[in-house]
Amino acid sequence: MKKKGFIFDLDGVIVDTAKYHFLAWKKLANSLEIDFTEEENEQLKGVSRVRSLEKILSWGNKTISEDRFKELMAEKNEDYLSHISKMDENEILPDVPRVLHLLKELQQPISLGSASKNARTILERVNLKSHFNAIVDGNDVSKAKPDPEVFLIAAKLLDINPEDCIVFEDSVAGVEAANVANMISIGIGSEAVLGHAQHVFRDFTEISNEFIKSLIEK
Ligand code: B16
Ligand code: MG
Repeated sequence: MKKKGFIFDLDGVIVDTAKYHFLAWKKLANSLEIDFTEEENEQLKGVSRVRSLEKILSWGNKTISEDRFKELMAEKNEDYLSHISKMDENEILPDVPRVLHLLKELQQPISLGSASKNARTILERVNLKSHFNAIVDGNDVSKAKPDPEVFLIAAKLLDINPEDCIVFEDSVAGVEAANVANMISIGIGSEAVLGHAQHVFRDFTEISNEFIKSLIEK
């Protein structure tokens, strides 16, 4: 059987941590008297922590010192980690384990490709770390999605050509990054948001074993 590189985004693909990012960003924004809605949270998906805070401050028309910026970043992360520390296997999104097990059975290399600096902690919490042959996260990259750096490093670590890699992504920027990297992009979410992906599925329950096998044979 052929070998393809399967690259998974984390937040929104393997687990739904967007709800915890929302709680932590909302608390922080509100403490600065800035409104923060679910719609705004949507725009932060796949976006780095630094860029997220920059966006929130600009929505609230606030300028702050560099030191205060660093303090707020640390505050937000501490709050986020307090939610993460309570996570367990029950938070893995439906049918993700089925697809990971199938890929293992078919001897396909698997990598994580996430913008999060907390990715390793989260994978440990939900007990999935051992499923990955490589992990590339926010600590390993200098350029954020939509730059393809995170996925190109993953391909290199898996020793698979980018055009033989398949990326599962829930964010607009992430799908764009996969496309720029010349990889097959699979959007997890709504067609309306992720129409630029080569394939879009609402979630993994819609992805059949036959579809995965067809990707390998292509
Ligand atoms: P952290 P992904 C991204 O993860 C999230 O979607 C995004 O909302 C978050 O701001 C970013 O990670 C950074 O996360 O603060 O934990 O470093 O979707 O690329 O797995
Ligand atoms: Mg994501």
